[in-house]
Amino acid sequence: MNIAYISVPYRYGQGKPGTEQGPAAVEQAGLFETLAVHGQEAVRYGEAAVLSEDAVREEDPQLKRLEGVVHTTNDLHLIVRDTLTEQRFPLLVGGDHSMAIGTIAGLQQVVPRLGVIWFDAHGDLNTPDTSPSGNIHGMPLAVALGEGHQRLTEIGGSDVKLQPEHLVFIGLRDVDAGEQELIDRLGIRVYDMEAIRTRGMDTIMEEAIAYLKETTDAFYLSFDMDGLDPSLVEGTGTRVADGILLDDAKTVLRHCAEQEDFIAAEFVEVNPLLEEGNGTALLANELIGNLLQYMRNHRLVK
Ligand code: HAR
Ligand code: MN
Ligand code: MN
Ligand code: MN
Repeated sequence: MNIAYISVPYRYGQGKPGTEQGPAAVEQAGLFETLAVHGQEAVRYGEAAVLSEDAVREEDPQLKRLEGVVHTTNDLHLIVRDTLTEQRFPLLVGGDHSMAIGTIAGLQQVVPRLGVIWFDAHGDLNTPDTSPSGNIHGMPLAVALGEGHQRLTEIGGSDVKLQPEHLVFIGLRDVDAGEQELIDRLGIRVYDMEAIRTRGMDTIMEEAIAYLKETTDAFYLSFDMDGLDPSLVEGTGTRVADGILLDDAKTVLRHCAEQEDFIAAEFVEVNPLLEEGNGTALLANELIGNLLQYMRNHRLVK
């Protein structure tokens, strides 16, 4: 019983109300039952601290709601670090994608040479200088690489940073100019929709994991719901056409789950206020169920 469900009920990395209700929506969709069915403790193991709405101001238009993001990601990094130290598998549900600043910083406290599989339509590689929106959920990977505002890059300490060759993108299809420049300059590995169509997700995941294994000690999956096709996810804030379909998403989960050095997963950008009903949260819960099913023989789950 080693899966540790951690909720991150916040929205300060982006402007649309609702992602703060993501964890509650996934719980309502049956998350605790899913955990129980797969032999896990049906409890919330931890919850990241979130500032109240009136404590957070927009301030810098290129770094909106910075204090709110710093507060939560700093708290989250400690929770994630402690969870991993206890030999548990952090299963995080958000919350907008800026939370990954805390997730990555926390994992790197224990595993400095961390690999990252970034399932997303977006690059999330903006800095305050390149961001078209000023929303920090478009910046977490730049921060992890050491680029961006110091209040963010110093979370977890400034010495250990993500290495460009420790990152792979799956499903990338909406990239800003500054992000593309960074991808090209750093030679970051990208599997876009064209690659998925022509080579198949199975081949791509095998290659991606083999690539990460060359130079990392463990890896985690960051699963942005908007990586999926917009027909599947009405309840997420920035949908992008021509996305990943369900079978391919499950292939991603299965390949991660089969690896001994797969150490954490997060599901982000569930926004129940953007849809009638709870479809996107139900899907997130279903995908978590698939992941736990595939992980049934995993060393951290048995
Ligand atoms: N790239 C755009 C920006 O920086 C949009 C980011 C979209 N949001 C996410 N992240 N959901 O994956 O503002
Ligand atoms: Mn994202
Ligand atoms: Mn995205
Ligand atoms: Mn295979």
